[in-house]
Amino acid sequence: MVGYPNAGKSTLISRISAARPKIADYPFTTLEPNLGVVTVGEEPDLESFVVADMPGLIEGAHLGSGLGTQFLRHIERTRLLVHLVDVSDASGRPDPVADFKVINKELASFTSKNLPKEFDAFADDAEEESKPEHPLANKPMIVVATKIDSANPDKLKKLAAHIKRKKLEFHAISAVTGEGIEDLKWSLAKHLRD
Ligand SMILES: Nc1nc2c(ncn2[C@@H]2O[C@H](COP(=O)(O)OP(=O)(O)OP(=O)(O)O)[C@@H](O)[C@H]2O)c(=O)[nH]1
Ligand SMILES: [Mg+2]
Repeated sequence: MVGYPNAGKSTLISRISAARPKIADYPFTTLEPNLGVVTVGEEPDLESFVVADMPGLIEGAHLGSGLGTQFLRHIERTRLLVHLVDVSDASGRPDPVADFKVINKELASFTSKNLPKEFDAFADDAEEESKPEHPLANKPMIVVATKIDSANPDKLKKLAAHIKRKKLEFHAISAVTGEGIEDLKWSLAKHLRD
């Protein structure tokens, strides 16, 4: 799960898994990725997968702004990006489509080459060899509008239309009312199955 600080990533992981990360009304609450196991369905058809709640990204993150690139490798290892976009006015930013684009640009700019030299020691040789140029730019992504209990309707509409044009899957959720969360869980399971 990626997105701006305060988008609701930690809140979502706490709703769909047993993970209980710190949640707060200020940016950069999450300093390190939190992992949670999500299960859907029942035996014998029970499926489970791991979700990772990432620290928030901001413009310039790939150059070291905000919390920078220290958690890049965790994002690289995932199979699916879930991009959370706040459509309430709590974000303090006027345009959720602009937010979406800023984060995508950061993801596309993230390559291991941006990592400081000392990270080389952690690199696994085999992994290095098979690494594509822009490991994050081509990862499948689904988009989740958050805080729809207090959505700004114009923001929600604008984001939904943009994501539709981009032919990406779109969800809208509220961690307060629970709306959309069960659907999203099943959808994540389906993506990972496929
Ligand atoms: N109204 C409303 N508030 C929400 C919702 N989800 C999260 N919040 C609030 O938004 C704030 C930020 O939530 P977090 O889950 O900590 O956000 P985050 O994306 O993990 O933030 P960072 O760790 O800083 O990247 C908290 O005050 C939450 O209570 C929601 O669905 N509705
Ligand atoms: Mg968080």
